[in-house]
Amino acid sequence: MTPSQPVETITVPDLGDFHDVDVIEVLVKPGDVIAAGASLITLETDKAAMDVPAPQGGVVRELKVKSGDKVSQGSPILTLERAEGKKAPTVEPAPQAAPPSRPPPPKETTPERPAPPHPPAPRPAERLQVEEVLVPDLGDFHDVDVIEVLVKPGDVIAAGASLITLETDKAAMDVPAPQGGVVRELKVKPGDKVSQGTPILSLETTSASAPAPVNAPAPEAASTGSAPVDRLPAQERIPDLPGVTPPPVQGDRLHPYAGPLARKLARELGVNLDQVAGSGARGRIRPEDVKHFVRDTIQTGRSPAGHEVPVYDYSRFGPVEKQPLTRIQKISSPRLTASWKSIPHVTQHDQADITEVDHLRVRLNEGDGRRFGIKLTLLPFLMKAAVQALREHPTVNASLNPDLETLTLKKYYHLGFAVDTPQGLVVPVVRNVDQKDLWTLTREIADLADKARAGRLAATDFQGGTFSLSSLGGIGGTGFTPIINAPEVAILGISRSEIRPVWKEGAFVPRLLLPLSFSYDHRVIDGALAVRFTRTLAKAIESLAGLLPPPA
Ligand code: CAO
Repeated sequence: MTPSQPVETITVPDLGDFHDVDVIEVLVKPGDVIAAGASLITLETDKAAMDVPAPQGGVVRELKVKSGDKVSQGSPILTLERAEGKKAPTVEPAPQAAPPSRPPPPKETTPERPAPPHPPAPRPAERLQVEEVLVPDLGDFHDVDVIEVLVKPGDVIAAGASLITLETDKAAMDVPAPQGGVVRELKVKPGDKVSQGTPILSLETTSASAPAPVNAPAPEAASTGSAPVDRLPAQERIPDLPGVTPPPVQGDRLHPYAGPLARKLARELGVNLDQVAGSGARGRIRPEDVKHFVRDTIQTGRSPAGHEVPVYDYSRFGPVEKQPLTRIQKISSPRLTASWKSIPHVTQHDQADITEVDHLRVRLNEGDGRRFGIKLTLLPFLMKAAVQALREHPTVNASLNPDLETLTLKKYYHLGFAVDTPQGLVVPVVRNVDQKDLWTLTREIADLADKARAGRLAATDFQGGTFSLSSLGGIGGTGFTPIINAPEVAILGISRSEIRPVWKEGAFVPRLLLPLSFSYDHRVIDGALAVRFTRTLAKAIESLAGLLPPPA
């Protein structure tokens, strides 16, 4: 991206009759690369919250609002540098935001965004009645997938409560209740396809809970209990489609994947959404998840997400800077926490004499290595030795089953190895290490490490590992405590080899010693087995030099 890319000012869209609406959250910051449709800010009236989406993708240059500001239609939100000088794709017409009758947004200016409709006006009192709630006007969308049903019979719901979540191939939206009442019968289930007019549920309503849009006395809406989304009063609409954010795995999003209702609830309850696990489709955080989080926190007295340390406002003590975790760090964080918390780790330290193996490695590199342009490091030797030790101690090449009473022993040797990348730690897997020679292993390790550093590993590159190695030897250190890559039951940490004096046959001799740090699941492996394993491993490494054919 160059400075010549067009920079546009994104403004607050048509808010119906609302003015001076509170900005309660700013969801992006300068430098963020955002997709069309990403939530920029959250606005809140006294009854509802709504996210304002990006009309197009690009790089956020400058924020023009902050939390606490009041905005109206046309207020500048931020400046956005568009990608590659081309008009970035705009958000698919938001069903509730751009009714078919609405003209398309102007091409070269800030496109008009979802136009929350006019505010409500009281409707004459009605008697207790059961009404069918129908899918509202979805603009040009038909046969849209129902991905979640958010209520069940017997639920007492308020006007505006999300009933179902619909998803097109581009976005998701919650369909809100046009009025409050008691859910009587569901007419849809996840997986169904719906269009405008499809019955969602029957709702028992009372006169007090039946407001209708003042500008939308649409006969069909009044008679069916449904209202076109574009005509719903702003406080009844959950403008979720534009606010929808892709799941974290699809982009380097810094913000939790949650709709306005969940955000509002979290804010009211003081919950950090980063810590809430989403149970909705693709990890979307639902209001229920926020409630469960609070309940679990109260019941257990601690946060289920593992952030159990005191939280301070560090800026009270000096200058600070907030930095987001990388995507890989965020993804691996719960797995590392789960492994550390649920597996009783013990680390056995040992060392292997690699003097001969290293001589062999150097000789091989000077011979075939130079000829073929391949350089052997220690790691492939360690993998071969690990297979020997795993064969001799099959319990280490296993997983503990969820019944916690049986093990699955694996008769294959797929070894993961930790790769340090700018984005964080990843552990690709080399398959069938027992069937490959040192050169093949070297090539595969190098290929996988290159792919890892370029962020191009496929999901299958991580799968099926039976045991892992984490080598920090290229950097330094004398020992560490690797965390087990569950559901494996052990991991080998390798630190930097050093020449040390070793007492041999009545004299000190210089030997190259390699520190090994073997972390194991103490539920599966006891201390005696652990040290037997590291001894076998050390002997296997030491004997490799003799077992391998002499260099050509
Ligand atoms: N002792 C001494 N030197 C070592 C060594 C050891 N144990 N292991 C590697 N070296 C040397 C290599 O021989 C090489 O030296 P030369 O360039 O002089 O030949 C140099 O260190 C660099 O090796 P390398 O680290 O690039 O290669 P590798 O095959 O040993 O490791 C890989 C590859 C991908 C595992 C490594 O690059 C890596 O990313 N390591 C980090 C893993 C990590 O972060 N683990 C921590 C997990 S817990 O947070």
